[in-house]
Amino acid sequence: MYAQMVETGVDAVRTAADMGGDERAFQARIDADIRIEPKDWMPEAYRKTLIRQMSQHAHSEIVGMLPEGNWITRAPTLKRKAILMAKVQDEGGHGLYLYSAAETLGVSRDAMTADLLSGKAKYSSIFNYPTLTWADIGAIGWLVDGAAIMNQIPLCRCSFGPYARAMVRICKEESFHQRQGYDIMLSLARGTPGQKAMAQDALDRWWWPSLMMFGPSDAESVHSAQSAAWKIKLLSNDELRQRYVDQTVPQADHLGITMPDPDLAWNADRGHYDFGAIDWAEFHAVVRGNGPCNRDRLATRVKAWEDGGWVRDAAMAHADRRAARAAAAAA
Ligand code: FAQ
Repeated sequence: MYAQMVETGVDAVRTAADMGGDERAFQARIDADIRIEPKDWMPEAYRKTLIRQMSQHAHSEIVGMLPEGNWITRAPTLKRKAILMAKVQDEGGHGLYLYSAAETLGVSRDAMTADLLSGKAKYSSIFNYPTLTWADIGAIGWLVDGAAIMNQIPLCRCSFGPYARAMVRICKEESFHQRQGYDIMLSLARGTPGQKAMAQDALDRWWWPSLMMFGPSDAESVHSAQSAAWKIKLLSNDELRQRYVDQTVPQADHLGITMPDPDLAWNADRGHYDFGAIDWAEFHAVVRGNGPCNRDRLATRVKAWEDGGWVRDAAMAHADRRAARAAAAAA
């Protein structure tokens, strides 16, 4: 499956000839599907790759709270408000599990946060788009959580134990999120013509960015080949994107709304949907910081960090006092 990626991937994949004894033994464990745990020996590059991906994933969950958080005060009913609040809190929880899982690799949460706030670390491109109407909340649950699940189910079987285990619960919660988003879309699609038009408009704006969530094409993906060899990635960016299209098109049909892609067509020979070209220039612009909301998102996170300074100081002062009391009692 990965032969083609290994040939075209930009990062050179390490071969047995490049490896010392420890690394050969490590790769043999991976090849035998034995999980790697934090205290096991691992190549520095494996550790760094995981820290990069897991911290970016955690940042995505935290920044991902912002577009939906924007609608908590304006959800149309008390029930929708309660559901949305629970969903946004879940995303915060996912960020925390992922930061904790990444900390087992020897990086501190403060260091990861500093990289997010300075703009050094990435987070998913999708969260740099605005939520303009209530229908966007339905579209995010349906499409964005749907794409997240497609990407994350294989991560439950990835080679690094803490990441794989964190993903099990996250996927269960994302599945509830996806259903609540689809339920919002269903209500709108079965509502007045104006509500159905809102659902269509949200699909028009979120469809292409949701396809970009899976990352660059396999031919352009820098890290895929090595991450596949290490079984961090079990399916390639393009394979996941295709599965997502195949799963999502019938869901749009059921809603009675239309994908904004004139090239979308069932290909009976391939047994998959063909779809149109992704605007990679837009993807790269968003990843480089020039999407519609990048600056706002980062400014909001920086402000939240600064506003929370007194809480961190108070917690540290309390911890110091407790430690001093315990030391005095032990003396
Ligand atoms: N956005 O060589 P590859 C969610 C970067 S969670 C921004 O293919 P890789 C839940 C990539 O980092 C969504 N940057 O890289 C939720 C790399 O740059 P670097 C997040 C992107 O790592 C729902 C460069 O491009 N999910 O939605 C993107 O092998 C609703 C080259 O790319 C995860 O993070 C992008 N879309 O594959 C929350 C899942 N794509 O690091 C709230 C775990 C690529 O060298 C509301 N992550 N880049 O500077 C992964 O599976 C992988 O990291 C990929 C990228 C597939 C994202």
